[in-house]
Amino acid sequence: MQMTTLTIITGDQLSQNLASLKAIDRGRDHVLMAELWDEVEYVRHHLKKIVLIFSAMRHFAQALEDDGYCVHYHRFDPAASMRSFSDAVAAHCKRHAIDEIVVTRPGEWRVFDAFNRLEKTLGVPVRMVEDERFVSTPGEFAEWAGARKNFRMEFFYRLMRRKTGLLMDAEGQPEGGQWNFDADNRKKWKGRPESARPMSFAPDDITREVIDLVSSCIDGFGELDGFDFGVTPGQARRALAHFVKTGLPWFGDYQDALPDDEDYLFHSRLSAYLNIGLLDPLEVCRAVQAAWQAGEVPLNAAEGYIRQIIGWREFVRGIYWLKMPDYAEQNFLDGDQPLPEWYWSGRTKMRCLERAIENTRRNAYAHHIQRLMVTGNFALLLGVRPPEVCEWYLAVYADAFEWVELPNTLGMVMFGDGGLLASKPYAASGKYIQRMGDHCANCRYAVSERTGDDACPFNALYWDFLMRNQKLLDDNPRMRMMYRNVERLEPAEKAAITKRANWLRENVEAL
Ligand code: FAD
Ligand code: DLZ
Repeated sequence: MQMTTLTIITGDQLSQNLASLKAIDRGRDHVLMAELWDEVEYVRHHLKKIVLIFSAMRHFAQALEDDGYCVHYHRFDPAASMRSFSDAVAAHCKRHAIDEIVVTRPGEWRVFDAFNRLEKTLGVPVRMVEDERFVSTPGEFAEWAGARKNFRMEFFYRLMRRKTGLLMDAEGQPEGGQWNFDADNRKKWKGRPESARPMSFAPDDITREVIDLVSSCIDGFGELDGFDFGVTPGQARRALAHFVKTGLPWFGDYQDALPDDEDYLFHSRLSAYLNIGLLDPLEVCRAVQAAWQAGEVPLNAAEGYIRQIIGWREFVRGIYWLKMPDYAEQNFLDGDQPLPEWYWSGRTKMRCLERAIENTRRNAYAHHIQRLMVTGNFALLLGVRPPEVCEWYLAVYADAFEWVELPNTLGMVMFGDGGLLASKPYAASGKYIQRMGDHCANCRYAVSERTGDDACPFNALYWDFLMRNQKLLDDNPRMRMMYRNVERLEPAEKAAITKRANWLRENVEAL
């Protein structure tokens, strides 16, 4: 007798080439998709993220049905008792004779764990297949990681360049004679060339219905007005083509810039499309490579962009699956402060933070340097408890899924893993923020001052961070210069820094 399988597709698996869809008998097997309270509530997601996922799920389900799949789709019902993936699968198996449950490896450990426990509770075999929408696999990463104590993205990235052949010449060498052009990618943007904007999409009927639903019954974070994400693969591809033409040529040069009044500058806003499956990472990289081959963009832009995708994106995923679930508990620097309430409200007088959080609240987006060197840097310097920082990043961005959020937050920002992911903490004073943009010129605090009442809070907190963590960090060769500068401080200056930093911590809500 032939078996009937049930394939579950989660809200970040919206790809027609998904591994679990490949062996399906469209006339017999079932596909299950569900909008669920547990997924809506496990953090206080941005409202735009919820709309993006529900609308993209509904479009995807429609496309599958049009292709002849037998899709069972549960729309969000605030009164439903079915809350979780496990509830949805159990209810389905009660109503239908299912011989096997199939799922592609989920993007978050808690869901992965729940599916792994399902077989025992339901008595139906569960088969988990690998997510093939990445360049690498957790197994390949584990092999590369081997017995290394610290992992460096750069070396894994080179492996991925060789594996994909991206930007490699006929002799197997990197195009341009270099693997990495990061040194060319640190320009301050002074208003020219004109900034680009990601492609904007007017909501269609399905999206409008979802917006009404979400605004009527979900208490999420941020603003829902102005929702303009694409919700289908076709729209995501148009957004990619638009970025390649308008943003990519300058992506490299201004990748680290922090202009005061720009939400995106030359960043692509493609991460959410990539992470929910509307875009394929290799398709994106090939489009970028083709633009370079056609002479439309410089090599530092193409290489810089491709490195983010086959380098950082793959690398953080490898770390996540290698180290979870213990990774989430790490707190190397013993952060013990609460996350300031204004991370949620945006009400702070520090201009750089206010701009980054405002971007986040309006757009469910902030570019990498805002995430790393503004909101992240401040949380690091303040010494916030890592789980609170991680929860915030997982909630507020449309692209946030734990496999990519956690290593970036806990590892890259909070140095919670003690240097497994990053070779040193990304700690910086106000001077860095001043150098990369013009927030400081618009700020109520003085970036030139270290300890006075009006001094930029980043300054005292930065020196205090170095002094507080000296025992843990001063044998790190990449911190040597910073600690040489600490040694040059007079005892009175050190005392004044500690006093100011303690005051800042006690009064952080008023900053
Ligand atoms: P672009 O600047 O245009 O970059 C191109 C693409 O490269 C991105 O779309 C993304 O897919 C990839 N990329 C770039 N940097 C990284 C990185 N460090 N790790 C993984 N992929 C990267 N990215 C997420 O996709 N989801 C997250 O939840 C997330 N959380 C983050 C939390 C913190 C604290 C930090 C510092 C970074 C985080 N990032 C996350 C990485 C990065 O900031 C975003 O991918 C990027 O800002 C998305 O905007 P974009 O598409 O315009 O990126
Ligand atoms: C983020 C999210 C939200 C808000 N809602 C749903 C949902 O109702 N149904 C669903 O399948 N997925 C949703 N998602 C995405 C999931 O949280 C994401 O797929 C898992 O975290 C990956 O393990």
